[in-house]
Amino acid sequence: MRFLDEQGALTSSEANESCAEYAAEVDEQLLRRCYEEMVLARSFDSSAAALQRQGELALWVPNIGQEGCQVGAALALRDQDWVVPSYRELAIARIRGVPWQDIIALFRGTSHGAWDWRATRFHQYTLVIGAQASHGVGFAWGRALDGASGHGDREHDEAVLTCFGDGATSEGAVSEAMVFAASFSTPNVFLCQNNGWAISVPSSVQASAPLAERARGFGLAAYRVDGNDPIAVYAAVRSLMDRARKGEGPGFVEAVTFRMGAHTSSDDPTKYRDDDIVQRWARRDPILRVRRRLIALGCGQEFFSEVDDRAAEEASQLRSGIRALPDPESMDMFRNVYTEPHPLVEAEAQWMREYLAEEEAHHG
Ligand SMILES: Cc1ncc(C[n+]2csc(CCOP(=O)(O)OP(=O)(O)O)c2C)c(N)n1
Repeated sequence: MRFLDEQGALTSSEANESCAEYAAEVDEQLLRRCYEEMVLARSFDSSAAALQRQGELALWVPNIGQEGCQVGAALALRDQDWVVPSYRELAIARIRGVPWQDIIALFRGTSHGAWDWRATRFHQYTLVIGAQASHGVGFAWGRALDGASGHGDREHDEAVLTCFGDGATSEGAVSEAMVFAASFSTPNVFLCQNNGWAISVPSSVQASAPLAERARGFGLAAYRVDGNDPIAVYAAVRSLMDRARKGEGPGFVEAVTFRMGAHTSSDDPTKYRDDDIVQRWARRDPILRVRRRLIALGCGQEFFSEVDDRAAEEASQLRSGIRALPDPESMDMFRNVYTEPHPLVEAEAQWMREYLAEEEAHHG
């Protein structure tokens, strides 16, 4: 399904009626917001990648190329909705209000990854591939049992968006999560960003048929959309979230996109893929196509310059702010391991206390 083609022209290929209605909600104002969020996320991403190379971050997970999927999906959420992410959802995290300091501290290794998931309704990143699919279903089911959804109230009922990649669909947890969600009609929508690669393994090895078809086999309502068309992602996610929140069953969106960068800063994609394919996908860039659409709608240079200025301002704040982020206390690593005190953790903490005291005595 696609609403915005590569030239930024409107189309409605393979769109169903319900999605077309949701797509029509994306007026010029929302499209401007979409453009701005994509540009800001890309700018943040490239600054963070550079800071990783300068030794300021232990690792970075590039997001470039996937802004269309992520911004389309995040703008489709209602305030009361929840997100259970993988580790590549930078643009969604930003839109849900996760502070940049919290995202950066995670990759700087100075926090245990804690942002306020209750306030942002954006759960912690999960690095164990596919595990968050089960977490998302358990969480949604629990909330539904607590009475937070299923009343048919679009403005208040909650639904949960769980994100993973094409590679994750080969994990048992993802299949199990879909079976459970379909059997118990939990208020879940799964967003699979099919970005072509699971590190060096192409998505053709994960699935010989479209992943959306696999989801249909589990009993989910599923759409396969152009992931570089934020309007298509918005329409698919918003319609399935509304359906799920009413108690009509879970949904699945396969957003077909491309990971333009490396898997992480530890990866070198030139070892396993040709530059031709990267160049082909560059022509389908989500930012470029929304920009073309906005120009066709009469949006002037002033708006684009303002967005660029804001991106430059944020990037400069990131560069100057990063070194001011506090280092953690050594003893922090023993906190938040278990809810209740645990004798093994306590013994290790005691060892550390003695070690630090000895160091202090020797070196002052
Ligand atoms: C259970 C598990 N197995 C393997 C890994 C190593 N690993 C990290 S990322 C990754 C590929 C994931 O690809 P995909 O799900 O397509 O997501 P993407 O990184 O492309 O967004 C693998 C195998 C892991 N983190 N967890």
